[in-house]
Amino acid sequence: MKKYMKNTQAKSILYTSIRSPHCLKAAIFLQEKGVPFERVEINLPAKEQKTPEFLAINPLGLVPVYEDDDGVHPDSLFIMQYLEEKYPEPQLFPKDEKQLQVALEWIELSSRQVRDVSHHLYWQIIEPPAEGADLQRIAELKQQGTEILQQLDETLAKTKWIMGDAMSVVDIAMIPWIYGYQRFDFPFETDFPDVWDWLTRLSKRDSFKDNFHKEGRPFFDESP
Ligand SMILES: N[C@@H](CCC(=O)N[C@@H](CS)C(=O)NCC(=O)O)C(=O)O
Repeated sequence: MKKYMKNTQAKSILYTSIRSPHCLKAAIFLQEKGVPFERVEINLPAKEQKTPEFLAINPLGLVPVYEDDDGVHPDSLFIMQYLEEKYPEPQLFPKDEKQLQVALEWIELSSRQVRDVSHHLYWQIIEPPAEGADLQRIAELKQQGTEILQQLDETLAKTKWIMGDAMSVVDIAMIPWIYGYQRFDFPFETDFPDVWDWLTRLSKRDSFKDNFHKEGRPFFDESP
């Protein structure tokens, strides 16, 4: 066992929110690295992230933030890159430059298109506007989501994990959003069977189960 795993006296705090997929990524990554950490829940609906106390930690007023004896580290991607350098094992970022570029592009996709579909469908279907849901907008978003799932399914038909034989940061970056797509009735089992297999495998890992909170995300009760 690595020395850092035994050093439970070291500061290791994740400022997190049960509602935040970005926070879930950072928490899964920490756990997959075997780094013990303490969770400090920031209540986003209560705007705790905008209090002077939290703004002193992250002036942008966003979670996640990771704090250890070496300082304060905001932003999920930067947190994961920082942890990869500090705790190289197990390797979760590709070492090869070209592969790293591909991984960063997947992560970019997850934080933008994949996230946007989830975000906008949430505010149309789960908490629709007072004037009623925009059915045309929902159809467009579902089409975009379908294209993302097709791309992912083609990739996962060839390899067990998105980047190849081993689980990587890309799987961790993608799972919070794709898991959330279950709320919007995409036909995973019939149309995207390799995504379904990947999603089921990932969501059964302790790193997911220990950090995912159903109560923070409505409509998740039927999920695996
Ligand atoms: N690029 C940042 C984005 C973080 C982010 O958008 N966090 C959201 C929660 S998922 C947040 O803190 N929202 C609070 C707010 O906007 O006031 C990351 O990857 O960590």
